[in-house]
Amino acid sequence: MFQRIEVVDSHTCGEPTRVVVDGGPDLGDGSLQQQLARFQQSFDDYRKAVVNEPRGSDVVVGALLCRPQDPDCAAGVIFFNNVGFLGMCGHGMIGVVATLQHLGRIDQGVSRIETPVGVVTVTLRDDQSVSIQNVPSYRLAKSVSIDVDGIGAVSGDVAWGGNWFYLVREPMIEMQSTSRKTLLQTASAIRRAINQQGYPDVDHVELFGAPIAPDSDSRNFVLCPGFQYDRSPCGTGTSAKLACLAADGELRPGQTWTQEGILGTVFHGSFEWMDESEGKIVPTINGRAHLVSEATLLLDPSDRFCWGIEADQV
Ligand code: PYC
Repeated sequence: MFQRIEVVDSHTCGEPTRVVVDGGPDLGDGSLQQQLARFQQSFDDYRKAVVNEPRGSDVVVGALLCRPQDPDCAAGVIFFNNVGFLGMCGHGMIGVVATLQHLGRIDQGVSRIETPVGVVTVTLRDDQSVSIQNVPSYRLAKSVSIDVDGIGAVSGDVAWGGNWFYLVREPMIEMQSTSRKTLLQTASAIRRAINQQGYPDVDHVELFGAPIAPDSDSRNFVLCPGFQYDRSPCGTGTSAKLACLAADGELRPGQTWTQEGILGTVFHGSFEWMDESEGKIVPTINGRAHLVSEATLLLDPSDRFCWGIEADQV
């Protein structure tokens, strides 16, 4: 009577990832963009059933393993959350690597994994840390000024790190004394303003403040789609940050940037130029995930909430 979906849950620096390892929708063959389009058009109920309440929560990022088009890739993966789909997800990719190792599908060393926005090269080390060489990242626009309701003048950069980000330069935020609720509301107001100002695709906003640990370079708060914030320092957000630092000449190729997140956990990032004249970099992000559960989700067709509860209905 139940439909069953097998998942492995992990967290990366505090941010959860739920990988669907069996029982998910079969998206067929073709490119990851084509498979993503099928997921969006025909199987959106699965997205809600896996990550939304009552089985998940607004903060969970889901990852569906699928067939890669490139036979050299160990897997394909599509990331999703409480309101839709993500191009790439850095913390999620680290969780996927830990899960694939747990399933015996990859070994330590280098593997390639396909996403809808490109191939990511991952390295699993014997201390269980994972480096992800992310998709090419770049800054699209520098110092875009916006006027934000209730806040005033804000300036920031628009950059791609596998998702679209607005990275706030001014004002810097005092993170420790500001409540999460205020940070969420501030970042959401900024997102509305930058979307209205000609950047409708920006769905993540990164606020920055002084780090707490003496060996970190910066602390961030990252607003994600679905009125949620990243508990980790955000892999795609750190990639976008590296692209801005590279473009401003504030970080050299190979130099390490330690990005602290809102829980005090860190990602170490660095970059190599892909095309310096175009400001395109190849970022590498290093972190680790911990597995927390293996579970079977049960879908009971007689349950009113069998396919999850819409995020905006909770
Ligand atoms: O780590 O890239 C990331 C990410 C995106 C949204 C949540 N985490």
